[in-house]
Amino acid sequence: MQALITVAPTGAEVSKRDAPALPVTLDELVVAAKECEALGASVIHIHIRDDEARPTLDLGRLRETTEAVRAATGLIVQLSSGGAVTDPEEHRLAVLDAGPDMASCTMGTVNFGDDVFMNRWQFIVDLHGRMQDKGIVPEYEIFDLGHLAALERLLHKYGLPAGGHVHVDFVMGVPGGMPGTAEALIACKHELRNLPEGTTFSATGIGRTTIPVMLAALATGGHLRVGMEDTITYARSQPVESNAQLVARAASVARLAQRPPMSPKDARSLLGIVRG
Ligand code: KMH
Ligand code: ZN
Repeated sequence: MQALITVAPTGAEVSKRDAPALPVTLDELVVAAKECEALGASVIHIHIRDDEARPTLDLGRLRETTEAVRAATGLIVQLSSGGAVTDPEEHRLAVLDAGPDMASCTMGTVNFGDDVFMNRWQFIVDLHGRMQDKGIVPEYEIFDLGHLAALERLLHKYGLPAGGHVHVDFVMGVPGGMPGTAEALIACKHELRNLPEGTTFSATGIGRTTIPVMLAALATGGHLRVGMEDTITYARSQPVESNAQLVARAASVARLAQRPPMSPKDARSLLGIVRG
């Protein structure tokens, strides 16, 4: 089975000062997207920044970004509906109006370092329903084991997502969420038995948990997410040079595991992407 590689190049938390290679302008993002596609990424999880490199959910910029990445690459465009911990719910819902192929949908509230990443049940229900109406495929973000129980409840009460396929992403090693360990990943994978047949998963480990989570995901039939949203250290005392460096490593480890990177076309079919 091939490995789907998602790149999360920017995020909302890392600053350009701490990581000068972080893509924060549209031009930088498009360059990163093209490089990462050439190396084996098939999905891009996008957060954008304003002119001062601060996180923003400005709808005009999100539309422009979606169009620019589509024009320059064949990547599946997944916009973050999580934004930054300070973003209000109505702005997070409005992300869907930028017309992405996919959007993230976090399945519960979680402590997030010194902050709280708030995801009320009714907000999740609204996000899921709007994505169904608009034909946008969700990636359900799982920061803790209980989020999988919430997803089971959501699908049971409100039905399958657009496209009919369920794909989740285990975001591991966030201070306040589940640990980034092989044991935690296997516990999550075990809970997928309660979700629809054929549910797929990716995993990403924050910071130093990147490599153990990558290895555990490949060994258990999962897919990969990597990028500077999740880690800015390539190895001890070695800053990440670019998102391409992280995708190249993921693709090479995936090949070693006999799980070569999946093309965007095959990823579209796997994920049930409804658009073009
Ligand atoms: N930036 C985090 C608060 C998502 O993109 O949906 C939320 C996050 C998840 O990154
Ligand atoms: Zn994100």
